Amino acid sequence: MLLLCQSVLCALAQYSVIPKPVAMHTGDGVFAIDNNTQLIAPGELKNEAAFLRQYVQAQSGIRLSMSRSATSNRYIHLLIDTAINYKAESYTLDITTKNITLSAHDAAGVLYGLQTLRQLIKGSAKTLQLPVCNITDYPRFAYRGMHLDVSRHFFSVDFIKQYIDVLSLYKFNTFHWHLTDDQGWRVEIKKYPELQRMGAWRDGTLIGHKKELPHTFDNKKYGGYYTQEEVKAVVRYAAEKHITIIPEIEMPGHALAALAAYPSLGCTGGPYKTAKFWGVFDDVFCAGNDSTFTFLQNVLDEVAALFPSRYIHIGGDECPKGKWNQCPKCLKRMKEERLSDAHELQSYFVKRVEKYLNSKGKQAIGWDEILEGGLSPNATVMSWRGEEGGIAAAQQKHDVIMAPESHVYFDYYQSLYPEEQLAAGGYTPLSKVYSYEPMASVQEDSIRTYLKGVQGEVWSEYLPTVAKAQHAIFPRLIALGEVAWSQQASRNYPDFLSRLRQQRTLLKKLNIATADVFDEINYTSTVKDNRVEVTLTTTLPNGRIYYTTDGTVPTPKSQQYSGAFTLAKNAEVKAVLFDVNKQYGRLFKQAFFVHKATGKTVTIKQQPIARFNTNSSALVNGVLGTTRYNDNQWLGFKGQDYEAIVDLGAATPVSNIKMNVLNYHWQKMWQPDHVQFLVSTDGIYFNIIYTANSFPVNGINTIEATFKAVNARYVKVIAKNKGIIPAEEYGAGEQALLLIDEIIVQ
Ligand code: TNX
Repeated sequence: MLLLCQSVLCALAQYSVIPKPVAMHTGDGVFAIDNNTQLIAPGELKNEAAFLRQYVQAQSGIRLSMSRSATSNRYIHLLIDTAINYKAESYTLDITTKNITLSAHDAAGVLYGLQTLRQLIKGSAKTLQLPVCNITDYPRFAYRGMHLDVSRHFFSVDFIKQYIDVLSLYKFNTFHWHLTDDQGWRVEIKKYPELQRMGAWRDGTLIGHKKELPHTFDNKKYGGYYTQEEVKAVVRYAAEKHITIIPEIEMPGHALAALAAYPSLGCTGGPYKTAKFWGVFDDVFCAGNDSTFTFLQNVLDEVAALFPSRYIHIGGDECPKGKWNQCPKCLKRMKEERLSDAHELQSYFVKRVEKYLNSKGKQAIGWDEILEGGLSPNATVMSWRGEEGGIAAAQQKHDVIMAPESHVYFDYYQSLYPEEQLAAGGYTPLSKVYSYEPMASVQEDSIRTYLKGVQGEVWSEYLPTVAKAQHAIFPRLIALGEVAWSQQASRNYPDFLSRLRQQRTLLKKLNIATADVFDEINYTSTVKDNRVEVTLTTTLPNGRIYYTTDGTVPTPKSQQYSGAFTLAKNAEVKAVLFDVNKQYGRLFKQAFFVHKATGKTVTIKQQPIARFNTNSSALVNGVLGTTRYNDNQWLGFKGQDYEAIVDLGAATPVSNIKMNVLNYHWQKMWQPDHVQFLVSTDGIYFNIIYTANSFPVNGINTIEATFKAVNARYVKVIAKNKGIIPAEEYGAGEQALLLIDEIIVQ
């Protein structure tokens, strides 16, 4: 008898398939693969048959005998049947105790069925077993992508092939290969040998995070590139796995490596150097110079010949316009083409290149900045700065791929643990990736129809080694695989985690150094009557938490956590998690501040922006913001001032007020012009107690005023936004962000 697999059943180790299939019925018994098992497959499925044979042989030494039709009664049958499987990439997999039938819409569907089968196989040397079940499966999104930046750090062909293997395992069908950027040009272009000789190399690499000033470098020559022969081999390899590779050639910005090789392509003529650190650089391709377009067209000719993909990614992101505004050739172009500003010049640039690609039968994809100054007629938009760009593009009837940095940037921190491996910024835990629902705010089918799928990004600034890259990528990639493939209604995080834990053996076999402590301790807290109530959580089944609040490191002899506890004064909670009798994960530490404003009512004058916490209660919740700025503790104001009033409930002696601001120019987060603390007894007349106008720390600045105690019921805090980001700085001309956290009153 077959049972419909409810989430409880799917949690059974033997059915731990990711991404979760559309429907799965489980039964009793197993199919055993042995030396008498036949593999039946038509010639058109030769690659898929070979994939299964190799896998079975590597696992068990068993050699499946190949046949065009059944000559034994124990067989695995692969076939294409578009009548049963009428959706592209779909398959049905039927495992009985006697045989296995995998039928699919197309060869890709057969491979996906085999990837499912592979996750169901148990056993090793000599015998392999598959549990009886019947699966019907097809993808939710047609475009399921992962990106990799090989410019900031270079990854070997072997690594790329392994990446492709794992993409296929989790049913991705697109690999976006980010091949050029300021820090290195990584694809051989025969017509332009300087790209290999100069553009592929840099004189050194930044040590540490780019936010740490002054910058220091290792001064070691770094680089490399893929030859065209290597690229062709990778493209062939990917095709066997039904993965399309979309190459990215960045323009007009992120172009320093190309300019270092061919300085005449820049507005000033150089000299230029391949960048040694990360960011957005002012020198970009000159848009007034026709030879820039000749160069790019010649490059794209070679790229188009290497990659059969219909799509070529032409970047378009983060292109500063300062050089164009001073360049006679660019100004002349603007005049001739009647472009009103440099944004329209960027649009001209992208349109011109798109037109060329279209003439060669290719389509252009660009980052959402290609919307600025007018979208090219046929371009697909990859939305990275949130979803707004993607939604705007869909409204203009352009195809969209959602790749928002808020949810699917795997170069961001995956935990708040201070020991977490150095990352670009932000905080994107596994649960957040898993929760991603593209275009959730849009209901209209007429717009949603342009949403083609989702893509995760792996920018490699802080991923100099394979181990670091794998730690950042896994398991977040696996969560995105489920978002991209599985039905929205079947998404269930605990169920996913239970299946993910079962994937560890497979990941280990594949030599993937995944970040493995996704079940470790987290917390939530609430405030009540000048107390903080702390809840510790873990997703580890049967995990036991021990904790202290006196600063000592907990052991299994410390207090065992059994439910929320209350803090009546400042404390650092430390906690450890135990799985049977082994410690799991890292030491958890979180400071809580209990002060006179804790849990009191706050009103703020301006609505904070949605990118950060929008709830003013975060200002009095006893928890401070960290440098992982989207940790839900900061409030953000874009171009606007901040003014908050805390009502302490009754006249209270106050002698100290403290507050933090985050000063991260590399994130467009600017210190305010000044901060003022004021007090009042009636909420109408406020006295200024303190004014600060120096915030020298690159990072978190604490503003603290200690004064002779005054009686106050209301405490007001004012911070004046910097306003417009100054010239020469990242985001120049845009509105500065002001980030504020807890108002500590004592
Ligand atoms: C922004 S995302 C970039 C990349 C960086 C990344 C770091 C995008 C289109 N541009 O150049 O590597 O941030 O997170």
